[in-house]
Amino acid sequence: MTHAYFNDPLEHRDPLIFNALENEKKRQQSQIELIASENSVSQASLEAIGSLITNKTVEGYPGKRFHGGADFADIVEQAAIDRAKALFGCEYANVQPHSGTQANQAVFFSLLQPGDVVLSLDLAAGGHLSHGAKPNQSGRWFTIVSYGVDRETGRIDYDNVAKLALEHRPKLIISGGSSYPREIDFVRMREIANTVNATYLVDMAHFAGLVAAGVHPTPVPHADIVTCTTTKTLRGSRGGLILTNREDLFKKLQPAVFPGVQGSAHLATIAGKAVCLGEALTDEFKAYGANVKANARLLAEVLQARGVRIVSGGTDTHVVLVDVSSINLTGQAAQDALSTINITSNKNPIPFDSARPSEWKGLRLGSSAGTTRGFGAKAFETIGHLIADIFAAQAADEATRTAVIEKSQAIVTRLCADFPIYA
Ligand code: DSN
Repeated sequence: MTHAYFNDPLEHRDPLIFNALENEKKRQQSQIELIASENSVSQASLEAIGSLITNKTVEGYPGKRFHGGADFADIVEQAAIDRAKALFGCEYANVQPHSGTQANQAVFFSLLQPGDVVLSLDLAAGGHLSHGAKPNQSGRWFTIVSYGVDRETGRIDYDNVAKLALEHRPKLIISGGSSYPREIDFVRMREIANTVNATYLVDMAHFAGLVAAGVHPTPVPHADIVTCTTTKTLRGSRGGLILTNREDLFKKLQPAVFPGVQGSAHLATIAGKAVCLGEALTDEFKAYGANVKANARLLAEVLQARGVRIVSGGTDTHVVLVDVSSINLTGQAAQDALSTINITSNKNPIPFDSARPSEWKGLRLGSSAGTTRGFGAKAFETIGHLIADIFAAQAADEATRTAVIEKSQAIVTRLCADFPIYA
């Protein structure tokens, strides 16, 4: 082992990776991030995520490890557990899932046998891959029945959920997903689960930060198990959590995470989770959550006023799901159009959409990252108009489109300079 091994900066040791990371930093600084699953972690989180606790191997849980030297690992993981419990008001928390998908995988592993029936939200209606999509392990190994949304309102059709539950007798019913922009009626879903004696899982990956901030109803008192990620609205490190108030389920979930579906814990990520959960316990975070919601609502209103259809007519969260077929674009064309003016977004299916990504009619926008940056109502109003302008420019002649792009790029550059990140 050479001394240089411990001292050589990345720039010298691996210029390819150094340059890619520097360019990624510049990209984040100079583009407006509207991908609803993204956010910017704090400098404190970043230090924890990049810390040398990454060197430590641990299996098991605090106080009951298979490897020695875990004293400080235990402090870190126990802090993450305690903060998760305090933040979400629950009795038990597992902070080891490497992702939201692995949190869900552990829930499936703890409760189900291959072939068991699961009732979950259809992907196009806003569900998530790990809730039973065909290419995912959940869809391959379990019998998935999907519920959807009402064609007119874009809201979950609870009567249909109840009907499907009685017809298929699922063992597990799941709420939540990636692009459902409305509050979910957890009370009604709990009642439906009770009628067929199903376990009720809420995956609050997207709106966990809004729950933490107290600006969104909490699923914790209604669900048997709640999973989430610590990225997205919680704006922390990239990983998952499992929460429950049921001791009997927790006893099954602990061995389901380790050694069921995971090996050693990722302690640097868990340290990052502890930091973001601590930050989310502050009043500052409550204000942040309220702003995220207000900004998303404003963005939806501006787009609607400019003739762009918003799925479900608005939002209760950070997600604005845009039906870009209303302005004769595909999701891909809309995403590409926004990228020409340095706004980042993602194409997305909308309810009843085609199964082919190239034909999707949706564009998903989110207010979490912009709000972290400091964008308020004025900035989001400007962003709404920038989006509507570039959409309209797609039908214009090339000279007009070029003029819109140049003007919009200048506004984006100014907004990013006025609200700098990682300066
Ligand atoms: N499900 C993906 C998303 O919402 O973008 C990643 O978490």
